Amino acid sequence: MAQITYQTAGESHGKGIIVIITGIPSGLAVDQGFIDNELARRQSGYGRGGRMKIETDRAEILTGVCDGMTIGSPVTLAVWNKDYENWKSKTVEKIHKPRPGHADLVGAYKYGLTDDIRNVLERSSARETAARVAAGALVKIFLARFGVSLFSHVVEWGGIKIDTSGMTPGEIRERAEESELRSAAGPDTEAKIKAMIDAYKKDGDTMGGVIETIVSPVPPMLGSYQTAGAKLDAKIAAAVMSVQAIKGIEFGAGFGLAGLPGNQAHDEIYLDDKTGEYYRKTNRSGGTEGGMSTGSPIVFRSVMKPIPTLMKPLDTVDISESRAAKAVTERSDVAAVAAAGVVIESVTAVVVADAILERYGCDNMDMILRNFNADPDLKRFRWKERTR
Ligand code: EPS
Repeated sequence: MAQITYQTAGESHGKGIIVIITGIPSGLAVDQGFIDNELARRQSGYGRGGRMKIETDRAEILTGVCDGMTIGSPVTLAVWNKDYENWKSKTVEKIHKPRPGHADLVGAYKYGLTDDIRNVLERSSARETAARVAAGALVKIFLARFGVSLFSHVVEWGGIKIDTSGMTPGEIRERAEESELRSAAGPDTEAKIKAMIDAYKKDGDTMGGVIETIVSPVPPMLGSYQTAGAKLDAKIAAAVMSVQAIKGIEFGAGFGLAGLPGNQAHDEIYLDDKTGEYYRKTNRSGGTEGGMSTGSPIVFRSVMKPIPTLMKPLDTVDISESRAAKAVTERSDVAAVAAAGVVIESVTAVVVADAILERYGCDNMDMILRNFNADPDLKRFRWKERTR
């Protein structure tokens, strides 16, 4: 059963986006600056559009925190939309030309909103992810108390692959964090990718990419093989697939496993005679076996499709006139792959934190940390070391 749940609400140009997070234990010191910094990370990145120049996202804590500490009750965070002020008195043209790849067409019919597709896109917009990142930031603060850390970096931009072999996760993280592409690419590759994004923009086109996420260190024995719904990798996959525009995910060696014989596909188990710890020399599993964390870093890649709002629009049908048309064009981003990485970190953090609470209790931080620090089996696994 999930301990931590969150629910967002809000529309892209409405008053704001809010999130209610339940299951955060009491006694967690909340660092507002950290939450706002996470929101800023999501707003950054090469290829974003005009909207990000309007917004400076900040989370207002509305409930669940008293004198900077959680009190065990649901936490509500609000990210107010600055653009609301510009939109509230404006006459907004109705939309009847659904964008291929967006929720527009099916959503309009499903909810009876065919008179104006704007009522679909306002909620399906990726603006909603601001609230997910606010929730994820709170959860990252929780995870830090257990030494758990996670980051993402873009390993492919519009078909250009970034080779990070030979780099440690620490090096990748440092470089990606400084890069507008959230990539550990060298300056030449970075310049090539930026030029390609610029060219796409000029062409009225959009670009996707592949994001790698690494949770490290992460304790072993999170998740369970007992029921389908308890598997950690399945929960991560569901969470990541719920992020707007994500079309696939693979863990560890992923689809490459199909071409490997069994003797190269698994991570053999060794015992350190000195410390008594089990350890692996490889991490083809991506850090889970039987739906449980192994103590190796959880590593997965997810693909983001190109954003469906194209300035040079695709073929569609005008649903009010039942005739061929070009899709609606709107201010949008050329690429938001770097931002999607931060969103994926956030939804992953929730799953991992939830699994920690499942194993160690869920009421107050002192109790949970006491249980965690006293777990004798954690010492049987080498998990604190940052390896790939
Ligand atoms: C989005 C369209 C753009 C993006 C938006 C997602 O917004 P607007 O329609 O206001 O120009 O900038 O992303 C965000 C606002 C955000 O905070 O990430 C869309 O249609 O999905």
